Amino acid sequence: MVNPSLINDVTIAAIASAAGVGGVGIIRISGSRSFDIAKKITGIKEIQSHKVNLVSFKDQNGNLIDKGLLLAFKSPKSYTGEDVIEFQVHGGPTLLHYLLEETLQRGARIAEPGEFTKRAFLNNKIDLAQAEAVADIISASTYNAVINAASSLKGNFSFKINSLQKKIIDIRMYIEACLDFPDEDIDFIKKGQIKEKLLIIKQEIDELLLVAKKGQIIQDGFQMCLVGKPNVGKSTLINLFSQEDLAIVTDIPGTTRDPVRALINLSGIPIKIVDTAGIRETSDSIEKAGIDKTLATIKSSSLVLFVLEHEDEVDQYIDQGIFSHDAKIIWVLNKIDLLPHKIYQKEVKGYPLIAISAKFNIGLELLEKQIIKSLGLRNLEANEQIFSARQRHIEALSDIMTHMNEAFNNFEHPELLAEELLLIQKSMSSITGEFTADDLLGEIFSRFCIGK
Ligand SMILES: Nc1nc2c(ncn2[C@@H]2O[C@H](COP(=O)(O)OP(=O)(O)OP(=O)(O)O)[C@@H](O)[C@H]2O)c(=O)[nH]1
Ligand SMILES: [Mg+2]
Repeated sequence: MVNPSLINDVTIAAIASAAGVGGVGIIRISGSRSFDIAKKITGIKEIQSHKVNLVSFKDQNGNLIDKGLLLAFKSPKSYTGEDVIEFQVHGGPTLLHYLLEETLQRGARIAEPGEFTKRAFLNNKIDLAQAEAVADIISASTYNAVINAASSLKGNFSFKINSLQKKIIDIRMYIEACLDFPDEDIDFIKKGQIKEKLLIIKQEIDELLLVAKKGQIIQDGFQMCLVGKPNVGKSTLINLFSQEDLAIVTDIPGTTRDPVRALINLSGIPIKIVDTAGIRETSDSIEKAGIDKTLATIKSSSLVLFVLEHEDEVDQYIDQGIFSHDAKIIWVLNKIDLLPHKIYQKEVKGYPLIAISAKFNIGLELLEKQIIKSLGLRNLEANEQIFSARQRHIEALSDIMTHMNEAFNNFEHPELLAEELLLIQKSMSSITGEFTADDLLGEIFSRFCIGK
């Protein structure tokens, strides 16, 4: 439950529109004094809730600052659940700062980043996963990311968590009741078909985890780089992926110097691909600088495709130790058209190897499947419902899976089984924020923009 001491009676105000010049600028005020503040600034005696008024905004000296719209939302029917006022005026930064200062002079305090949404959460207007979706919809960089964040904001993710939580609570209650009859507990559990029910829940969590992982990747995107010796066909491959003539392809080793970037959409996942300068010993200072950039690109990538012309090049990369970081790796054996083999895949030094021909577009499908697999995702249905999710949600769902496995291991010990189910219930409620530490709330909301 939300800690009521976290809700205080301070009225907050902020510029809610983006920084800089715009057609319209918005000042938002929330708290018990907001209607009074608006009355003082506009001179209006009675402000009607959920009505829009054209008003004059005046400063404390009685000077007209601007004319604009006044929007009023009486508690609890407002974004924050408190009394909320919005001023819509001309979007000039000087005007907005002056008007904001007027609200502060009349008793408001400047809002912290995300404080309006934090209040919405503390007043139970939305849960924590929905509050996070507010930030996600603002920062969404692709259409899919917007759609997913809107789905989370609507409560689709929370709804799934809540319904699973209800099922867990029901099973827990049943087991607790069984514990009152210790002689019969195992039989009771058999009778209640607990194992069967838990198996279904486990399957649902597994699917939810998969969707959450995809949601997080769609929200945040990820970077994949193409690395290898000069002339192995990296630039040919980025051109094939992007279906554009982006990078220069020649048979002269050392063609690519600066990293070449492309944004592609693979099964609905936005992937930033970076083609890099081929790695080799060189005395050319420009090429050397390009190779330094390659090494930096590897460090910032989640997935590295090592493009090879021969399988034994693998050993050199291992010796050079260029993957002493946590990226996932795929070996891509290119120019298969010059070899007697057909397309194939296998494992080399613990990483998957896919043989392709970038020039003749052979084996790309297999490679794309492996990319999705290396990210820990299966290929999902195109029309399935995804929602935005964050690393913290994925960690909670992974914890839930661990406790679920423990629950199955302890099936013959009802006390331990009940304990694991309690831990599952707690992890689930951490997602929706039912039991959430203040410092985690602080961290989540501090990453919001001011005025949201
Ligand atoms: N036969 C064959 N040739 C290929 C294939 N892929 C690329 N090539 C050729 O290999 C040469 C080098 O290709 P690039 O794509 O420029 O190689 P790169 O790895 O980007 O090279 P650098 O930029 O120099 O590091 C070009 O002549 C390509 O046409 C392939 O699948 N089969
Ligand atoms: Mg190149």
